[in-house]
Amino acid sequence: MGGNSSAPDRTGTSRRGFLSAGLAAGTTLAAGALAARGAAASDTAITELPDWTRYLGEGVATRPYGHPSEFESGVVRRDVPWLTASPESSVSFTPLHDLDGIITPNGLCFERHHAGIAEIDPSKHRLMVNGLVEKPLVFTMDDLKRFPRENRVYFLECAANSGMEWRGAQLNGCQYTHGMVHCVMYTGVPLKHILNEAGLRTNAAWVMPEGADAAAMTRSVPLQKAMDDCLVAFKMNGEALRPEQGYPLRLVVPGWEGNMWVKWLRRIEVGDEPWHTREETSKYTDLLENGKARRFTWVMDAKSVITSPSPQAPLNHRSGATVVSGLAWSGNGRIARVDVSLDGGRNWRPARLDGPVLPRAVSRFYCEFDWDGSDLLLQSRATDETGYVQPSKEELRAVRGVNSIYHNNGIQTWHVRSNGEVENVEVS
Ligand SMILES: Nc1nc2c(c(=O)[nH]1)N[C@H]1C(S)=C(S)[C@@H](COP(=O)(O)O)O[C@H]1N2
Ligand SMILES: [Mo]
Repeated sequence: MGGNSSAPDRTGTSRRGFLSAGLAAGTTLAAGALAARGAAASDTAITELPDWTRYLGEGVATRPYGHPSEFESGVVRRDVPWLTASPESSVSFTPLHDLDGIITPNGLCFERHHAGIAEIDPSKHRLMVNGLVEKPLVFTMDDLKRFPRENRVYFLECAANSGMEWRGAQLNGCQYTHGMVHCVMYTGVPLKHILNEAGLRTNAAWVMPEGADAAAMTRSVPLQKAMDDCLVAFKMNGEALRPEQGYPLRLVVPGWEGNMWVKWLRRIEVGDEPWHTREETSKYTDLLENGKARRFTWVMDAKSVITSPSPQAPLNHRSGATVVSGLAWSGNGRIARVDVSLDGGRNWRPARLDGPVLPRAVSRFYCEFDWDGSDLLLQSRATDETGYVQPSKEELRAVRGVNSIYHNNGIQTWHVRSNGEVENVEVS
């Protein structure tokens, strides 16, 4: 079938199909379109002029900062109050099931704060570089904007994304199971320019970014990564970072766990060994079955999820042309392919990647098929350019046990019922 314009919308009618019922050959879409044509005489959405056609709308600049249509008011970040003891040290989730393409709108990026949202006056914000450097430096925001800058699209995934699912299917919706990921275009200064300006001592081997929020978050980052592709970012999707995302300055650590992307960045210390901070000892380590814990598991391995249909985005038709859509990403580079299964992993078919496929960014995939209306066990499986294949949950547990919270990149299963409802399940 053709592009998205020929697809049925959520009410089961088809705009392009209405104009030309014969275009969607080879699928059962045409039947729905014919029904739509027959219904035209009695459909008041066609026969009656709505107010928005009869009256002038609001003029320009009545909405100086634009916002989505009121009919999209359900597309919002959500939290799960029982997950955490307080909203200041908690998480809200990206509504992945309502989004398309690869860019997350700024107002919908999931949030993870350890001490609430710091509201920083940028004229009073400073970035200090100290430790094993030739000359410790302090930068104002204006100073930083005199370095050469780069624009890069990257995903940020919290290592705890899908962490509630280690022992079995738990939360009903990809917003909750997978919504601790966002993907935006950052504008920022390569960290290497700033470190070079301060001058690295010969024994420099690690850096420790520190936040200006009440949590003063700190993590140890190997110097090699800091000099390779880290950014000190001040813009996301073209505008200033949102306060929730670290305004006025955050560290971008491409492909690595979100915890290292220190927000409200105020200091970078250079050292010769890691600091073993709270966030890399008591937290963000992975307890194995034998009681040992993995440390410094920085990279987010390849992962994918079907965002629609999913529990919060059920199918509103009962058979025929059906679009499966989802996201795939890898901290090790580009997504090479995504496969989709309709039967719980017995048979796989290649999905179609559409839109930019960028390293360490999310990629959008689609899989169109003719649904016979029977139950489905939908899965997606990502393969990245290193050849790494996303594991099943069983394969993952065989290696990692079930004591972990972090780094759960196992294959997700959605059970689609013949009535279109979708549920989070596991197959074994
Ligand atoms: N200063 C500071 N930086 C921080 C945090 C924080 O609480 N304080 N949370 C970290 C965690 S655990 C994650 S997953 C990401 C979340 O980034 P986001 O809120 O932009 O989604 O920020 C990281 N950086
Ligand atoms: Mo996180």
